[in-house]
Amino acid sequence: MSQNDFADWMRQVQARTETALADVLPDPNLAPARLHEAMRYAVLGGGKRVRPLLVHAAGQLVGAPSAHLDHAACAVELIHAYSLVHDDMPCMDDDILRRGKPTVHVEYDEATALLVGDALQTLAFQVLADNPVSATPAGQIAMIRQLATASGSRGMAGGQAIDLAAVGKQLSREELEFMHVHKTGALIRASVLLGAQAGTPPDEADLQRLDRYAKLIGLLFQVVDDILDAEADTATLGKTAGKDADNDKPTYVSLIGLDEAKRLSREMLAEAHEALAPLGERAARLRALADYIVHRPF
Ligand code: GRG
Repeated sequence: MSQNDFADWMRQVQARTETALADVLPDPNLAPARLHEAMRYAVLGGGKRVRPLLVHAAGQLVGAPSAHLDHAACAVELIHAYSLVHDDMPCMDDDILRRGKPTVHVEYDEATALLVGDALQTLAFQVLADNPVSATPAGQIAMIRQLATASGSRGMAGGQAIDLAAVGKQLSREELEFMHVHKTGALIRASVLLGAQAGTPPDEADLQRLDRYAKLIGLLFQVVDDILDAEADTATLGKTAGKDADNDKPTYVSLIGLDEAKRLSREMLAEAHEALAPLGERAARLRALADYIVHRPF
């Protein structure tokens, strides 16, 4: 698969995800109009749609129908959007910009931002429950369970709790990894696994390969995020490389240094490729997505 083919495929999935999201989000003309408008503001017209791309790439590998994948992709992206809205609020990271626009609590208000996150989260599960996403009802329930586990206290929300508790503290590398595996990694892993469950279920060996890949890129995403943050910080006067300058949270760069973080990201990328090797050409898009995660725009 050439770079151009991959770029075309990415654009195509991003466009169909945008349409699918616009279709499932509530009509802004329906009451409560302000909440519905704010939900659309939070989700549409921004974001790289990395998680939907992973759903589609894994789903195509197992011959899943595109309609199944659109719904699964929407569900994951709605959870991601909710997490960003809540993460930006004053009680968490207190950010005023997201995707180049004012954050939801700035554009609307805090109570609306809280409700936007709540409503996006429940909408994600409604999308999975209301639409065909798997060949069997048992498969559909398994996918709902997968997303719930990845989002909850043993997944993303739990990782966020650990992150908040770590402000100003020194974490070991194991503790940092545990936090990121949950906070960012769980939803990225779920994206791959939801895609893989939306078609003919892969055999156990292939499922293990996909899961290993998914875990690696989930963590890789965060290592790269820390590297990008540190490089942006050093380019800005008054910030210290390797610290999350806004709230003094530990990062890979603060713990192991920029060069070692870069080495680690190369090593994890190579391992992710290695995990997919037995799947051959069928996994070309997943391989290219791992590369994209490392070289993604900020
Ligand atoms: C509030 C329950 C709760 C959880 C929040 C994932 C998360 C947990 C917070 C996000 C904080 C953050 C910026 C983490 C760094 C990694 C990350 C998830 C970046 C944003 O994801 P991208 O790059 O964003 O996929 P776009 O805008 O492209 O969708």
